[in-house]
Amino acid sequence: MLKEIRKIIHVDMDAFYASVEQRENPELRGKAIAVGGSEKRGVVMTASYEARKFGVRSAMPSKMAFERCPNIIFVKPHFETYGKVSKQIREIFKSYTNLVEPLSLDEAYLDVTENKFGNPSATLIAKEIKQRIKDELQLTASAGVSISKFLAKVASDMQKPDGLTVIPPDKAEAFIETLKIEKIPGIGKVTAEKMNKLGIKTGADIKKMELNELIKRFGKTGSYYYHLVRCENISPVVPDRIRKSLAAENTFNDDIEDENEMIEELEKIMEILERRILKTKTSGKTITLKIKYHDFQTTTRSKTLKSFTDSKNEIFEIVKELLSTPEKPFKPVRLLGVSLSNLNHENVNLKTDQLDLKF
Ligand code: TTP
Ligand code: MG
Repeated sequence: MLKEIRKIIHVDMDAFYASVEQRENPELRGKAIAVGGSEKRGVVMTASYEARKFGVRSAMPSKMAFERCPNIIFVKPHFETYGKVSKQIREIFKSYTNLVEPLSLDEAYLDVTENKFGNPSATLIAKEIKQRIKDELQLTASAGVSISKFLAKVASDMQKPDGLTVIPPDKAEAFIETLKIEKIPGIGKVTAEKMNKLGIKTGADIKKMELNELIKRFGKTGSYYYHLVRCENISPVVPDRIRKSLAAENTFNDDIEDENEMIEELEKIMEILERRILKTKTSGKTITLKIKYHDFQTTTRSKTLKSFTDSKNEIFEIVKELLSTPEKPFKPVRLLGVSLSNLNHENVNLKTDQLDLKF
């Protein structure tokens, strides 16, 4: 049973990178565009809704996107602009409540149970937020309104683009019963297949199963599913997570094979990381290098020092060492990232610009 009903909104920008590009360049408006990649190589980061009609999707090889939609225009990403817009939408969210939990640049949860306007209707707030994003930023977002983060997120996806979907408290359980398990955040392809084999297709099918049975089949997450379908897993919207690491990373327009080029890119990434280290007055002991290959295989390599460091040079030396140990990258690389963890929290003003660090 629910102890207390919260009013949660999930907002997610529509075709985020692509919409920003169309806003910035009127010639791209109304056209099928993809951000990232080219006719020959690379991967699509996202596609405009015009391109999605042809079956173009995020993470698709751009060659395939070009085959499906020969008129598609490939646009290079402008991450700084996306970061700027992201900050602007967060400012809009924060004008309603401090309980804003960003999930990525373009989406966030808001708990508006109590809000700065004393507005009792989460639905009206969601409408207003969408309108402000349109008026102030010339972009569209989709919103979901419900009693939990999970339901609000599922709802925001239901009528994209420019959608507003409300799942009111008295409809929540019935809604989950009809929900296809593939739509449940956290259930990926593998789990979905496993569930389908067991005849579990919807929320109602999960509900029929005993807790023990679910735990036996799916481990700890079995218990999560059990409570989820009963609306019992209401996790709070957490605005100020205690940061465990500082990170910076970059996805390249074209995959990189040359080691020197990788080092050059890592140096740029180090500059961003350094800015973040200085801004938060943080130091840390563990340095991690993340490598994502063109086929999305991802590895991380770490080294932990005996004492805290905030020195860019020291970190960069270790990063270069990690790049070649235990082996040099052996296939084209699409993303490199560096993070500093095991932080010295005593020095950190945890309230300072937390959200910024997620970028
Ligand atoms: P999403 O919100 O997943 O996608 P979207 O905003 O482009 O489209 P919509 O929400 O309307 O379905 O991701 C937000 C941005 O993150 C997206 O614009 C580009 C980036 N992104 C990638 O770079 N690679 C990916 O694989 C995905 C899914 C997103
Ligand atoms: Mg989006």
